[in-house]
Amino acid sequence: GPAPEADSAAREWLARHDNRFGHFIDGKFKPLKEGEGFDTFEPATGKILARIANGTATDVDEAVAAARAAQEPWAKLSGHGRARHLYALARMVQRHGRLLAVLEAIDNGKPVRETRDIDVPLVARHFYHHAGWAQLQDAEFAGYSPLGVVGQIIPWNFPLLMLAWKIAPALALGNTVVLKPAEYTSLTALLFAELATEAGLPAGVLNVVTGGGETGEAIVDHPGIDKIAFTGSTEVGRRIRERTAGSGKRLTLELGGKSPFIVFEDADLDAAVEGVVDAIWFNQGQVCCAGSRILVQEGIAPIFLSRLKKRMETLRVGQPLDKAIDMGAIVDPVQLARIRELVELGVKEGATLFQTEAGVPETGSFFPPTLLTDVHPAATVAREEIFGPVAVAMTFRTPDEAVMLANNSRYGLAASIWSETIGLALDIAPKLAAGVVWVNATNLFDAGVGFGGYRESGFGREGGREGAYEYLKADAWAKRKPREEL
Ligand code: TXE
Repeated sequence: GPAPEADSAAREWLARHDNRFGHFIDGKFKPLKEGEGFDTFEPATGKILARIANGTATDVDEAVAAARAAQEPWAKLSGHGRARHLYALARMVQRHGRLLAVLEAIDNGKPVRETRDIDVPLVARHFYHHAGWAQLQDAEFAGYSPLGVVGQIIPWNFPLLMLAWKIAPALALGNTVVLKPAEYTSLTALLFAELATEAGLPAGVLNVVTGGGETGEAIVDHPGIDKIAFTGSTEVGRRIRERTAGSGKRLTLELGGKSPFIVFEDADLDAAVEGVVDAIWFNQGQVCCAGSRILVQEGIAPIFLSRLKKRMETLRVGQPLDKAIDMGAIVDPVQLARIRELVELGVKEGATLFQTEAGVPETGSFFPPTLLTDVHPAATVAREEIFGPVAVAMTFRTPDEAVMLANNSRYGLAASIWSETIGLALDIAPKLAAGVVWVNATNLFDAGVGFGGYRESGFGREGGREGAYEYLKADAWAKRKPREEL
């Protein structure tokens, strides 16, 4: 079971703030007045965790002003100066890794084993990597300047990791930030901002404004913001694109997905079964690039699906702080209800349901590992992002049919191919409309590789060189000598 002392540091941090958090602007917390804000809950228990400020246009204005004032000195620090800060942030994440991992598990509901072994190390890696780009800025990005102040809106499925994906490149290349975490999961962003300031990050470089959609809109609409970077639902992404049209703001969108997981008959079936576990039951399936559509070649479908079901029986659902569990809680009852409705609809539309109930806690926001078979490609569950621990399985006969089925989606974020014939895998990979294609692997990320989608999964890349360019503008033309001097 969960060790009672495991979460004490996180609880102490919350208690030190009286479980009340104002926005983090210009290097300090704003006071949260009596009667203001909204409650944030612990998904595994349903208990209130903290009260958090609900950002207004005035709050956003204040944060943008702080970011604006900090931007020029931050840019003038030079790449080398900023690299020192990014290295300090990376070390800070490692030093406080346990506190961050536990708070993330409590606030989001995901297993602490994952936050400790995956989220937190990837966050540190992201800052180390981007410290490198800062250091190389003069050599690698000559003729480019920072954009200025960027507004960043992130989702709740990887609160800290999405913060790192957003702020590391922005800060590395000389921008300052107004960040809005998702309303379900604001706590680690607030802790991060506090720790970053203790680690010497200048006031105003990173400002955190909390709240929901209206706060997000105030950021999107603010004329003092030069770029919006958004990760979240396709629906909100579409609205943000409309709202920013004609504003001159730069925009990158990382949106939904319904990524295919293609298993050919010559695949290593045990490896592919483990792959499905990582693809759709990692983080309770709340992963934008989750391999949620299993496409399996007809001849091996019965044996593959029966092995998969057997493996599902061994997955343990339980308390996030219990290190023996594989799946924790769904982030919020609203999301849980959405998952439930979609699964019920899937069954109504003709799918066969397979669920394991073993170990699912009675209270709290939990959903068991779920597999829908006999799914028609036109069914809602085959097309819509469920964003929960639900895989749908379909079959195909030929490689061409696999490509056709895989691309039969309005999304294009990721894909995974399983085959022991490398020639086949390499033939299929470029035919898939997906920003990332994994071969005999899934859900692998690295700070050095650009991540992003096609189609309704959005545009722009995060990570690596291409991700760095998303936070720069070319100044070669603007700085060109006037005509008469040529
Ligand atoms: O997402 P939202 P929600 C998908 C997933 C999920 C569904 C709904 O299918 O079930 O979206 O989740 C902020 N202007 N994904 O409603 O609303 C919001 O406060 C500006 C997939 O939670 O898109 C939060 O910070 N911002 C996705 C962020 O947008 C607005 C991850 C994302 O929340 C806004 C999350 C507005 N009008 C959900 N409205 C992925 N693919 O990674 C909300 N926000």
